[in-house]
Amino acid sequence: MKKIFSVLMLFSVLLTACGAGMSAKSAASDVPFGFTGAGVMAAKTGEVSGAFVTIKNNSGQADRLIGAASDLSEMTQVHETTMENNVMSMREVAGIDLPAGAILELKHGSYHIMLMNLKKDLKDGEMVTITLKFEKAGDVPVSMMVMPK
Ligand SMILES: [Cu+2]
Repeated sequence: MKKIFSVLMLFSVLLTACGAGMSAKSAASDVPFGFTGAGVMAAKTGEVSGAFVTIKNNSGQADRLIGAASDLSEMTQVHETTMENNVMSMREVAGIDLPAGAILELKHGSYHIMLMNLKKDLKDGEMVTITLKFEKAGDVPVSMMVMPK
């Protein structure tokens, strides 16, 4: 009886060590980016919507956000909002540098993801996926909740 008990103890120690090793690995290399505050504005079919998220580069190397894609709209672009002579306008950007450890905030009045000509209604509370395209990490899908306008 005593022997069985010690074998079980060893087994559970091994399992714990294994689990800790796996989670440490996924934090370091399998999840190169942290995404927080992800959200898309509610809008109707044919309209325009904006998506916002804060991206932290945890990959340990410099990367670059070079675009976005989604099935939700005819066109999906990374935009920058600018003010010139008191006129607010936006334009597509070729890329945004993300040095190792950097935090990039896509937000109102700044960089954002633009969904043009929506193929479906985006309803408040619904979960959708938008793919962010990185120069080194490639395509990274991000879950976002649709938020009221
Ligand atoms: Cu825009």
